[in-house]
Amino acid sequence: MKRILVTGSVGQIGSELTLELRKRYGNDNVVAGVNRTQPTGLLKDSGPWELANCTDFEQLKSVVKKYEIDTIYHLAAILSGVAEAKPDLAWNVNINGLYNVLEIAREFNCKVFIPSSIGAFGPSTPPDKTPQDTIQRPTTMYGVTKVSGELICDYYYKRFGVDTRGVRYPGIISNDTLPGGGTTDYAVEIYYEAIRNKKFTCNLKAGTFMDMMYMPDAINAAIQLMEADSDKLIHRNAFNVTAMSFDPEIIAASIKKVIPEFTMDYNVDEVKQGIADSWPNSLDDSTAKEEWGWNPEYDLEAMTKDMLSVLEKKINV
Ligand code: AKB
Repeated sequence: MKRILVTGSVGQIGSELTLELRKRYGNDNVVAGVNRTQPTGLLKDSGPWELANCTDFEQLKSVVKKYEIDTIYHLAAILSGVAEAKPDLAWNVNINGLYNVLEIAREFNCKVFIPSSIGAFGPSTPPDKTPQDTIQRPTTMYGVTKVSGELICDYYYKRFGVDTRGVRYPGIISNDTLPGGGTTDYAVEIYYEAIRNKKFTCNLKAGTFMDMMYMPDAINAAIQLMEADSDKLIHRNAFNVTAMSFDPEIIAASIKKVIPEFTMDYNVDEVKQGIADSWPNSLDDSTAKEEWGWNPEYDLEAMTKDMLSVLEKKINV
């Protein structure tokens, strides 16, 4: 039987992933792990929650012990924008926190899902159709922690047999919990502003292409990879996954098709622009397709339609 802990369960991906895992495996079998912010609403009411700060080894271990956890989805992480502003915090959470999770997984024989990111690539990586196995020399603190995370997860698998698995997430677009401090956040904010004000000021330049994905696909990717037959996995940490690649002009054009009066201008954030410029334009995710059947459902048009109709109801209620 699965007994699951989700760290970072109040975050953008964690909050929706926890609810989906509860649907699939039973409410009582999925513990929402939080750092400080208590869960609210359905997340709080539908199942157990516990303080499980990944940088606090004893606290995390006591939760794993108490609930006899056998699977950890380790979503707690500092995103790229915040990591550049607070590199010490990023190191502590993304590296020391992950190390604690892996050590506890080793002791309690847990399977672990760890998200990596397109941020694990850098300016010397081939930027178009970036292959699964290629140069990874990121120039951001976030990227440094993500590459190190991929390596240490592979190490724990090979050296200690800990079943670690991960994907390199692109920007994730969702209509529930907002992202916190990423470089791809503009692609979420643009939808909110389109509904609220019919205009948006973009903090990245036109022509800045990055991979993106709608939340339902991001959640499926995590669960599908964790359910995949271990014998079929040649890679583990971490698989390229993507659903679409666009720049600000392209996402704005897709919104304009639904809201013709929508307009966009630019006020570039140099730090975020520098991060985005160091990341790939588009990933090749054929290895994920081959090894565990990855197949995203939403393209840009389908996502825009759904985002705008959900936000319309949410914001205008
Ligand atoms: C970020 O922008 O930091 C994240 C990511 C792509 O990992 N959304």
